[in-house]
Amino acid sequence: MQADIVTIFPDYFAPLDLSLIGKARAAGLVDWRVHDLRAWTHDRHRTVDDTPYGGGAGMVMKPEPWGEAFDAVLGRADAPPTLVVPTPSGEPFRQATAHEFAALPHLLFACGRYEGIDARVVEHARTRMPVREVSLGDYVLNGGEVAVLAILEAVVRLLPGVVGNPASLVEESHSVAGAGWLEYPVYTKPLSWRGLDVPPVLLSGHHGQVAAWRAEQSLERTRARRPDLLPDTPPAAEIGDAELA
Ligand code: 6GU
Repeated sequence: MQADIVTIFPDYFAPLDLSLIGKARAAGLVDWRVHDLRAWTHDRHRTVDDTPYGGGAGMVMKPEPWGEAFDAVLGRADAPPTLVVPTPSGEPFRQATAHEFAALPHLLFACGRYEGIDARVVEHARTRMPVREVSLGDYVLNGGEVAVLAILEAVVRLLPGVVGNPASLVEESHSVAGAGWLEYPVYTKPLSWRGLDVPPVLLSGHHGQVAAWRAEQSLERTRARRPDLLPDTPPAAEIGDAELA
Protein backbone atom coordinates (compact mmCIF):
# COMPACT_ATOMS: atom_id res chain seq x y z
CA MET A 1 0.00 0.00 0.00
CA GLN A 2 1.12 3.51 -0.83
CA ALA A 3 -0.01 6.57 1.14
CA ASP A 4 0.57 10.19 0.24
CA ILE A 5 -0.15 12.75 2.96
CA VAL A 6 -0.52 16.46 2.21
CA THR A 7 -0.30 18.74 5.26
CA ILE A 8 1.06 22.06 6.46
CA PHE A 9 2.56 20.20 9.47
CA PRO A 10 4.77 17.40 8.07
CA ASP A 11 6.42 16.95 11.49
CA TYR A 12 3.21 15.40 12.81
CA PHE A 13 4.04 12.25 10.89
CA ALA A 14 7.59 11.69 12.16
CA PRO A 15 6.38 9.32 14.93
CA LEU A 16 4.91 6.96 12.31
CA ASP A 17 8.39 5.49 11.88
CA LEU A 18 8.53 4.52 15.57
CA SER A 19 5.30 2.56 15.53
CA LEU A 20 4.11 -0.79 14.27
CA ILE A 21 3.52 1.05 11.01
CA GLY A 22 7.21 1.94 10.90
CA LYS A 23 8.07 -1.76 11.11
CA ALA A 24 5.58 -2.45 8.32
CA ARG A 25 7.31 0.17 6.21
CA ALA A 26 10.74 -1.34 6.91
CA ALA A 27 9.30 -4.71 5.82
CA GLY A 28 8.07 -3.17 2.56
CA LEU A 29 4.36 -3.73 3.33
CA VAL A 30 3.45 -0.05 3.23
CA ASP A 31 5.14 3.15 2.20
CA TRP A 32 4.15 6.74 2.68
CA ARG A 33 5.31 10.14 1.58
CA VAL A 34 4.55 13.32 3.51
CA HIS A 35 4.18 16.48 1.43
CA ASP A 36 4.23 20.06 2.68
CA LEU A 37 1.25 21.84 1.11
CA ARG A 38 3.29 25.06 1.12
CA ALA A 39 5.53 23.55 -1.57
CA TRP A 40 2.66 24.38 -3.95
CA THR A 41 2.30 28.03 -2.96
CA HIS A 42 3.90 30.74 -5.08
CA ASP A 43 3.82 33.87 -2.93
CA ARG A 44 6.52 35.14 -0.59
CA HIS A 45 4.50 34.24 2.49
CA ARG A 46 3.54 30.78 1.23
CA THR A 47 -0.11 31.54 1.94
CA VAL A 48 -2.49 28.59 2.28
CA ASP A 49 -5.59 30.31 3.72
CA ASP A 50 -7.89 33.26 3.17
CA THR A 51 -11.08 34.79 4.58
CA PRO A 52 -14.40 33.02 3.90
CA TYR A 53 -16.83 34.30 1.24
CA GLY A 54 -20.12 35.06 2.97
CA GLY A 55 -18.31 36.14 6.11
CA GLY A 56 -17.88 34.44 9.43
CA ALA A 57 -15.09 33.56 11.80
CA GLY A 58 -11.83 31.89 10.90
CA MET A 59 -10.00 31.20 7.69
CA VAL A 60 -10.53 28.78 4.79
CA MET A 61 -7.81 26.87 2.95
CA LYS A 62 -7.29 28.22 -0.57
CA PRO A 63 -7.98 25.79 -3.42
CA GLU A 64 -4.95 26.43 -5.66
CA PRO A 65 -2.20 24.75 -3.58
CA TRP A 66 -4.44 21.70 -3.06
CA GLY A 67 -5.13 21.44 -6.80
CA GLU A 68 -1.42 21.52 -7.58
CA ALA A 69 -0.60 19.05 -4.80
CA PHE A 70 -3.14 16.55 -6.18
CA ASP A 71 -1.83 17.11 -9.74
CA ALA A 72 1.66 16.19 -8.52
CA VAL A 73 0.53 13.01 -6.72
CA LEU A 74 -1.73 11.95 -9.62
CA GLY A 75 1.05 12.64 -12.10
CA ARG A 76 3.35 10.17 -10.35
CA ALA A 77 0.77 7.38 -10.01
CA ASP A 78 -0.23 4.75 -12.65
CA ALA A 79 -3.81 4.78 -11.37
CA PRO A 80 -5.72 7.39 -9.36
CA PRO A 81 -5.52 6.97 -5.57
CA THR A 82 -8.52 7.23 -3.28
CA LEU A 83 -8.59 10.68 -1.71
CA VAL A 84 -9.31 10.58 2.03
CA VAL A 85 -10.31 13.88 3.61
CA PRO A 86 -10.67 13.85 7.40
CA THR A 87 -13.37 16.26 8.50
CA PRO A 88 -15.88 16.40 11.36
CA SER A 89 -18.58 16.64 8.67
CA GLY A 90 -17.58 13.35 7.03
CA GLU A 91 -19.16 9.90 7.13
CA PRO A 92 -18.18 7.93 10.25
CA PHE A 93 -14.83 6.14 9.97
CA ARG A 94 -15.49 2.63 11.31
CA GLN A 95 -13.72 -0.71 11.40
CA ALA A 96 -15.57 -1.59 8.17
CA THR A 97 -14.12 1.58 6.60
CA ALA A 98 -10.65 0.53 7.77
CA HIS A 99 -11.14 -2.83 6.00
CA GLU A 100 -12.28 -1.06 2.81
CA PHE A 101 -9.23 1.22 2.86
CA ALA A 102 -6.89 -1.69 3.61
CA ALA A 103 -7.99 -3.28 0.32
CA LEU A 104 -6.92 -0.20 -1.70
CA PRO A 105 -3.44 0.11 -3.21
CA HIS A 106 -3.07 3.87 -2.87
CA LEU A 107 -4.53 6.43 -0.45
CA LEU A 108 -4.05 10.18 -0.66
CA PHE A 109 -4.75 12.03 2.59
CA ALA A 110 -5.57 15.76 2.61
CA CYS A 111 -5.14 17.32 6.05
CA GLY A 112 -7.26 20.44 6.35
CA ARG A 113 -6.77 23.09 9.01
CA TYR A 114 -8.63 26.22 10.07
CA GLU A 115 -12.34 26.16 9.15
CA GLY A 116 -11.75 23.69 6.34
CA ILE A 117 -10.75 23.51 2.69
CA ASP A 118 -12.55 25.46 -0.09
CA ALA A 119 -15.36 23.07 -1.11
CA ARG A 120 -14.35 23.17 -4.79
CA VAL A 121 -11.23 21.15 -3.97
CA VAL A 122 -13.24 18.01 -3.16
CA GLU A 123 -15.77 18.78 -5.92
CA HIS A 124 -12.98 18.89 -8.50
CA ALA A 125 -11.11 15.93 -7.03
CA ARG A 126 -14.27 13.79 -7.42
CA THR A 127 -13.95 14.18 -11.21
CA ARG A 128 -10.49 12.60 -11.07
CA MET A 129 -10.52 10.01 -8.26
CA PRO A 130 -12.74 8.37 -5.64
CA VAL A 131 -13.15 10.60 -2.57
CA ARG A 132 -14.04 9.67 1.01
CA GLU A 133 -14.71 12.41 3.55
CA VAL A 134 -14.51 10.72 6.94
CA SER A 135 -14.98 11.71 10.58
CA LEU A 136 -13.54 9.99 13.64
CA GLY A 137 -16.40 11.01 15.90
CA ASP A 138 -18.64 13.77 17.10
CA TYR A 139 -16.04 16.23 18.32
CA VAL A 140 -13.80 18.77 16.62
CA LEU A 141 -10.04 18.47 16.12
CA ASN A 142 -7.97 21.43 14.97
CA GLY A 143 -6.90 19.67 11.81
CA GLY A 144 -6.78 16.40 9.93
CA GLU A 145 -3.29 15.34 11.02
CA VAL A 146 -4.23 13.48 14.21
CA ALA A 147 -7.13 11.87 12.35
CA VAL A 148 -4.80 10.61 9.62
CA LEU A 149 -2.47 9.08 12.23
CA ALA A 150 -5.45 7.22 13.70
CA ILE A 151 -6.82 6.14 10.29
CA LEU A 152 -3.42 4.92 9.09
CA GLU A 153 -2.90 2.88 12.24
CA ALA A 154 -6.34 1.30 11.92
CA VAL A 155 -5.76 0.50 8.22
CA VAL A 156 -2.12 -0.62 8.19
CA ARG A 157 -2.57 -3.12 11.02
CA LEU A 158 -5.07 -4.94 8.77
CA LEU A 159 -2.55 -5.41 5.94
CA PRO A 160 -1.35 -9.01 5.59
CA GLY A 161 1.87 -9.53 7.55
CA VAL A 162 1.69 -6.40 9.69
CA VAL A 163 0.16 -7.75 12.89
CA GLY A 164 2.55 -10.41 14.19
CA ASN A 165 -0.09 -13.04 14.86
CA PRO A 166 -2.86 -13.06 12.21
CA ALA A 167 -4.96 -15.15 14.62
CA SER A 168 -5.44 -12.00 16.69
CA LEU A 169 -7.11 -10.29 13.71
CA VAL A 170 -9.27 -13.34 13.04
CA GLU A 171 -10.23 -13.51 16.70
CA GLU A 172 -11.01 -9.78 16.62
CA SER A 173 -13.38 -10.13 13.67
CA HIS A 174 -15.06 -13.22 15.18
CA SER A 175 -15.23 -11.70 18.66
CA VAL A 176 -18.15 -9.97 20.27
CA ALA A 177 -16.41 -6.72 19.37
CA GLY A 178 -16.31 -7.91 15.75
CA ALA A 179 -20.04 -8.56 15.97
CA GLY A 180 -20.59 -4.95 16.99
CA TRP A 181 -20.43 -5.24 20.77
CA LEU A 182 -17.77 -3.73 23.00
CA GLU A 183 -14.88 -5.95 24.09
CA TYR A 184 -15.13 -7.77 27.44
CA PRO A 185 -12.66 -7.05 30.31
CA VAL A 186 -9.38 -8.98 30.22
CA TYR A 187 -7.08 -10.21 33.00
CA THR A 188 -3.57 -11.64 33.43
CA LYS A 189 -1.35 -12.66 36.33
CA PRO A 190 -1.24 -12.22 39.27
CA LEU A 191 -4.44 -13.93 40.30
CA SER A 192 -4.92 -11.48 43.16
CA TRP A 193 -3.73 -7.88 42.98
CA ARG A 194 -4.33 -5.14 45.54
CA GLY A 195 -7.21 -7.11 46.94
CA LEU A 196 -8.82 -7.62 43.52
CA ASP A 197 -9.27 -11.15 42.18
CA VAL A 198 -9.58 -12.42 38.63
CA PRO A 199 -13.18 -13.60 38.02
CA PRO A 200 -13.16 -17.33 38.95
CA VAL A 201 -14.96 -18.42 35.77
CA LEU A 202 -11.81 -17.56 33.79
CA LEU A 203 -9.91 -20.18 35.80
CA SER A 204 -12.55 -22.86 35.35
CA GLY A 205 -11.09 -24.27 32.15
CA HIS A 206 -14.68 -24.53 30.92
CA HIS A 207 -14.61 -22.93 27.47
CA GLY A 208 -18.39 -22.65 27.17
CA GLN A 209 -18.72 -20.90 30.51
CA VAL A 210 -15.86 -18.54 29.70
CA ALA A 211 -17.47 -17.66 26.36
CA ALA A 212 -20.87 -17.10 27.97
CA TRP A 213 -19.36 -14.89 30.70
CA ARG A 214 -17.48 -12.80 28.12
CA ALA A 215 -20.59 -12.38 25.98
CA GLU A 216 -22.58 -11.27 29.04
CA GLN A 217 -19.86 -8.78 30.01
CA SER A 218 -19.75 -7.43 26.45
CA LEU A 219 -23.47 -7.01 26.31
CA GLU A 220 -23.58 -5.30 29.71
CA ARG A 221 -20.82 -2.88 28.72
CA THR A 222 -22.44 -2.17 25.39
CA ARG A 223 -25.76 -1.47 27.03
CA ALA A 224 -24.13 0.89 29.55
CA ARG A 225 -21.71 2.70 27.22
CA ARG A 226 -22.93 2.31 23.64
CA PRO A 227 -26.63 1.42 23.60
CA ASP A 228 -26.70 2.80 20.05
CA LEU A 229 -24.80 -0.33 18.93
CA LEU A 230 -27.64 -2.61 20.00
CA PRO A 231 -30.52 -2.99 17.53
CA ASP A 232 -33.59 -2.66 19.75
CA THR A 233 -32.55 -3.12 23.31
CA PRO A 234 -35.21 -5.23 25.01
CA PRO A 235 -35.53 -5.06 28.81
CA ALA A 236 -32.75 -7.08 30.48
CA ALA A 237 -35.21 -9.71 31.75
CA GLU A 238 -36.18 -10.66 28.20
CA ILE A 239 -32.66 -11.64 27.23
CA GLY A 240 -32.41 -15.35 27.88
CA ASP A 241 -29.31 -17.42 28.60
CA ALA A 242 -29.57 -18.97 25.15
CA GLU A 243 -28.84 -15.63 23.55
CA LEU A 244 -25.76 -15.15 25.70
CA ALA A 245 -24.34 -18.63 25.14
CL1 6GU B 1 -11.57 13.31 10.74
N1 6GU B 1 -11.13 15.83 11.43
C1 6GU B 1 -11.27 16.88 12.24
N2 6GU B 1 -10.66 18.02 11.92
N3 6GU B 1 -11.99 16.86 13.33
C2 6GU B 1 -12.58 15.72 13.62
C3 6GU B 1 -12.47 14.57 12.84
C4 6GU B 1 -11.72 14.67 11.73
N4 6GU B 1 -13.17 13.58 13.39
C5 6GU B 1 -13.69 14.09 14.48
N5 6GU B 1 -13.34 15.38 14.63
